[in-house]
Amino acid sequence: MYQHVTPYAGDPILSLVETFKQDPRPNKINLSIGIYFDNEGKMPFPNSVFQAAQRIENQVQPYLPMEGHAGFRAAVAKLLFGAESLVLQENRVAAVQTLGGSGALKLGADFIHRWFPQSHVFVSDPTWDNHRGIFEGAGFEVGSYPYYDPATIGVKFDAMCDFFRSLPEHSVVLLHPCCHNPTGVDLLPEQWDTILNIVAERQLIPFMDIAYQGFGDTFDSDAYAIRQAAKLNLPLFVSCSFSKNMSLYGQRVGALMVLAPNAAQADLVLGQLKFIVRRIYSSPPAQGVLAAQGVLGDTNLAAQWQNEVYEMRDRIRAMRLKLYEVLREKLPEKDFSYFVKQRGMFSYTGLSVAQVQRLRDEFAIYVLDSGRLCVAGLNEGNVETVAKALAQVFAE
Ligand code: PLP
Ligand code: TYF
Repeated sequence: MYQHVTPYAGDPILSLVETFKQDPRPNKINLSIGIYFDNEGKMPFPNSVFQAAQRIENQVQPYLPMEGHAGFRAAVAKLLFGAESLVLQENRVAAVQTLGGSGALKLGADFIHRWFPQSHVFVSDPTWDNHRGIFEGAGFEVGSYPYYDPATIGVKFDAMCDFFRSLPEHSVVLLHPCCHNPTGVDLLPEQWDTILNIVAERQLIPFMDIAYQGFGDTFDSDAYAIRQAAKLNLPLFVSCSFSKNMSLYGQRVGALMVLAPNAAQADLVLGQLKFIVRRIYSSPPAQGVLAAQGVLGDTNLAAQWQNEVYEMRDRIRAMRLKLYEVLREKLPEKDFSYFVKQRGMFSYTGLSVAQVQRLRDEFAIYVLDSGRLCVAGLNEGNVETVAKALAQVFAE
């Protein structure tokens, strides 16, 4: 019956986590998957989210509407666009609760493929693997635009601009507003201004995927690109995730926002998004979103939550600094300052596949083959070990 079904190779990140679990070495360290661990190596619930989650335990949850929880949708729109945002006052944003950030990407991809079938999608080189997967799965041809420059450990900004200028209208460009995954290398505000002006001139469709709001700098400054795109009235799509900044990974809490030229068109878009949802899963899950909304809808808890995310951000920064200090001491001839300059959960280390393999074989330290290291997996107890192992591997 199923002889013709081809085997699935598995996802590189999720497969590596399985390999890690099976590694019998007691001193093994997992720096592969994008999960935030605290200084004790545990996955913490922010206290604000824990409090909100406790309030809704053991209640029967009726179906949510196709578009999700109304209060949550409005609160997320404010978090992304800003409380005073003109586009929100003008009801120009179609907002849908989604199954995490992945669900938002898929919903947006399906919508664009239905209504702009000629469009191609362009993702940064490199990007989160599943960006390509989700858009190809929705029927798109996916290309990539120049982004990361290994020579400078920065952005190939001129090449990126030239590439955007060469794109046909309605091309979709997938952008990371903050904490670029996997490189940790972000655009500066003035670079965003330049890019978004090109996006406007060329009539491109910017799709901004924000999974780490609050981990880069502040909640407001991490949303700079989104708010600037709104000011320019671009046909903006935003996918966002609360997996990391609320530790709601398995609850699948996210949202898709689509900015339209006027309220009537935002309504049309919302209608078609609901139609897509109805035909895939009908309505989103309730438990996680009620916890998220319990936080976002309560002024005190929301403020507490933002401070808790800043504590996570600062802990990651402290681990970056520690890595940098040890490496600088061990290998003074090399410049490791990129470890402290990169933002968010990840560091693109520049390790080769062979070096990554050596880290795994010899030191039981797991990073991705691309050299992406999850800094949020480091703590006071393991950072020195990791830094010394890195120094040995880099010394070759
Ligand atoms: N987008 C980016 C850039 C991510 O890093 C991730 C998760 O790692 C996602 C989207 C997916 O988010 P979620 O886990 O909420 O589906
Ligand atoms: O570490 C990463 O980049 C992600 C994490 O359903 C992830 O791939 C894992 C599972 C999932 C979504 C994201």
